[in-house]
Amino acid sequence: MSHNYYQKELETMPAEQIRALQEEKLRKQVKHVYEHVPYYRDLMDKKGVKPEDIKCLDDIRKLPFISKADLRETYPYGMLAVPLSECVRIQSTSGTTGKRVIAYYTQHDIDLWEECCARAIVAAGGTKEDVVQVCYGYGLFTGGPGLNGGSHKVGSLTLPMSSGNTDRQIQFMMDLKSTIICCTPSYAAYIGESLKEKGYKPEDNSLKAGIFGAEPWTEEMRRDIEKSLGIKAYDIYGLTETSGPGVAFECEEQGGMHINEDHFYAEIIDPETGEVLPEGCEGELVFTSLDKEAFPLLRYRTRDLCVLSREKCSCGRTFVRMAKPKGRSDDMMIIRGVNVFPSQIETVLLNEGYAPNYRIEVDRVNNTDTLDVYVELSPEQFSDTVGDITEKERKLAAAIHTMLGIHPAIHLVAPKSIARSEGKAVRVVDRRKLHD
Ligand code: DLL
Repeated sequence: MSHNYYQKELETMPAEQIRALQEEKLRKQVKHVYEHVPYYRDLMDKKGVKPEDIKCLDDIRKLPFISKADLRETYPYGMLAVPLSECVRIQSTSGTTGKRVIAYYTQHDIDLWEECCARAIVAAGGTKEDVVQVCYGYGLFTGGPGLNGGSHKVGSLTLPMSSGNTDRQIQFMMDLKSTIICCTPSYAAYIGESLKEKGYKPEDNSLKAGIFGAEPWTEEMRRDIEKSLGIKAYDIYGLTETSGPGVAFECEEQGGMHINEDHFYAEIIDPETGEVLPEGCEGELVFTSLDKEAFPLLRYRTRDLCVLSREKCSCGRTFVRMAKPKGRSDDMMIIRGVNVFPSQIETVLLNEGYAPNYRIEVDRVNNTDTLDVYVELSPEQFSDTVGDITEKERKLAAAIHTMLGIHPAIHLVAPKSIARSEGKAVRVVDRRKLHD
């Protein structure tokens, strides 16, 4: 059996109705959390706020924020809002530092999460006729299980590939005629490159769409992937703390991701002061889970920086759209006093005709920050003479200087000398952290 996961009656609701629905859910959720999560109750008590003080959506500003530090402090079960016996699953963050965050789910939480992923697949043109190749990691990471569940709900044929083993990915893609691929954008770029190396042209595969997320990626990267795979590339966003992928997803307009506002209330705050910012301002994204039973975070600070827009979307969906996150506030590097996001460097590299295989190294030498960018050449670019390469390095350094206002050292390196990513790409090495 399959359902139509374009949930039109919800996804195209007039804004006032969405607010009314959110308001009603928020009141219930605050009560649920206050009654069942002593840690959050204490935070509320310290601020002198009671559940009955939350009457309308704007009252949410009275509630304390939750941050990753709170989740570490309450690890593993301090945020649990139902008896553990009601939970059927845990997932965990992919973070490599510190204690992992554990998220827990009731069956109802899983169903809602998978519905959100199903909406994303349908928005990318998916139906029960599609073959969906899921090459996000399976296991504790939410990417594989989330898209897998969503694809089942849509009724598509689901290939639970997980990440890695690129030769096998390509063999199944060709033999089983996958029509939709789900993975990180960096892995999509790698698969595109591998297809080309095997002598396939973009039109040789049956893919029509890709659903890519879990890491920041630029519009330039989107165009690159669309070209190499011969598809339309859709962005999808989410985080373990809010369930996983599917919090927001792109429609055919590809102009920002619609946030599933019937399940999540989004705010943008000034990361310094915590003050809520008006629509259109860039700031830190904060989410409140309106429906989750087991792990219902209120005002969770994602550290992702982005902008929200309520501008009308041609697809008909009325859910607010979030722009591509620029990256986490902690991805921002301050180099010689200038704020630098890896995505800005990626934009320049791709615009200058390089493939998205690069590594950024930051260090401090004699009290001065250094920025080194290693960029891989394609085999065709590599065959150029040394003189050409010096000229190319100069040109690229100038283009990055124009974008950032600081001079990088560019190192054009041999094809295949930069490691490819099968999951979330690690592109920055900041050695200054080792000295501190
Ligand atoms: O990455 C969930 C996910 C899986 C999303 C598959 C999309 C697709 P975490 O490992 O907890 O969960 O990491 C969440 O990844 O706070 C963002 O910083 C980043 N992120 C996720 N999606 C995007 C995106 C999954 N589309 C963290 N663009 C988030 C930019 C993204 N950053």
